Amino acid sequence: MNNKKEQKPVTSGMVAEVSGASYIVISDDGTEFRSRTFPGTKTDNGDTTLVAVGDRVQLKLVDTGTDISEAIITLVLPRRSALTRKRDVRRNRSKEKTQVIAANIDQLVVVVSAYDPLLNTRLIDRYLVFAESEQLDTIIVVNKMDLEDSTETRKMMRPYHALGYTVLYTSAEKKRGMKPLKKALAGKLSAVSGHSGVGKSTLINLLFGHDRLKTGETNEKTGKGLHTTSNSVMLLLPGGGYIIDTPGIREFNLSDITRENLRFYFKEFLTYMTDCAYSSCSHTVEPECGILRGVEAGRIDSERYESYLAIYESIDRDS
Ligand SMILES: Nc1nc2c(ncn2[C@@H]2O[C@H](COP(=O)(O)OP(=O)(O)OP(=O)(O)O)[C@@H](O)[C@H]2O)c(=O)[nH]1
Ligand SMILES: [Mg+2]
Ligand SMILES: [Zn+2]
Repeated sequence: MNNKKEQKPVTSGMVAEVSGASYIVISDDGTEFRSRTFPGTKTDNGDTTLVAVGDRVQLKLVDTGTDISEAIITLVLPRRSALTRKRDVRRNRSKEKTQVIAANIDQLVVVVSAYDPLLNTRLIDRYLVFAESEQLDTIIVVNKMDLEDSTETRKMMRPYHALGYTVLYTSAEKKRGMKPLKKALAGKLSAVSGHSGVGKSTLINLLFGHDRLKTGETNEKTGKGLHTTSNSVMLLLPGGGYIIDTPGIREFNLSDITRENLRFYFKEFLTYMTDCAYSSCSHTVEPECGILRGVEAGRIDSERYESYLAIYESIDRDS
């Protein structure tokens, strides 16, 4: 091992964990390096988080004279994709405008719970807009199926099946529905996201068969989770592929979506858009709108359309 280090002082790898100013990087040969940046660390990613979980980085190895492998991050490579959130200004000590939660992901796993917290399809729709815009595969996982009447839940999820999204039903509590999830994750780099307390970390622990991550209790009074996971962590899955656990979110912000391009990320709109009288139709107030007609005739799900309107309204007019 030491010989190899001397011959090859520079290597590349993937960031698995971030804790403060220290990073755990797994090099391409599988060695874990405790790493840090230096004022000369280069990046191609602009005003965003300098180093995020999932990032591909180049390392300069540090000779510690011990068994611990340490390295300096010299370069952060451009990201193929990024799950981001707006920076919390109160906690922001750096210049970054956008915080990267997970980088270079192939697949987004959106976890919702059937109950506690209540199933929220608005949030699913926001994630799907993001996933469509970034061309990521998406899996929707409805967890805590032990707590709710499954017919109602499945009815709410029907539009997503119809649109061709993968919808999986699980109960981490009863260890049910895990096989299809394992299969869907194999060989890919997936990030798991969703509200706090829906069971993201519990599901990931089950994939390993033992606890790798801390899990929490949902807050009985508010029904809201207590934000147990505070940092993203990437783990190598037993069946191949990587999974990134991320902290629960309150709202998913769509920073790169505009009022003009939003319509392209509701994929059921594409077939009816040609029926709109105006080519630039926003599908909100215009007469002779193919989408509105589709909603009225029941060909487009009205809840999905409501989500479109809500997202449209939430996007700044001039963005
Ligand atoms: N009844 C039931 N409870 C579950 C299930 N899955 C998870 N829980 C419980 O839900 C609570 C929250 O689980 P976590 O895995 O910590 O949730 P999380 O999504 O990782 O939350 P954050 O890390 O805060 O984002 C814990 O008390 C779990 O035991 C399930 O399928 N059924
Ligand atoms: Mg968690
Ligand atoms: Zn229209």
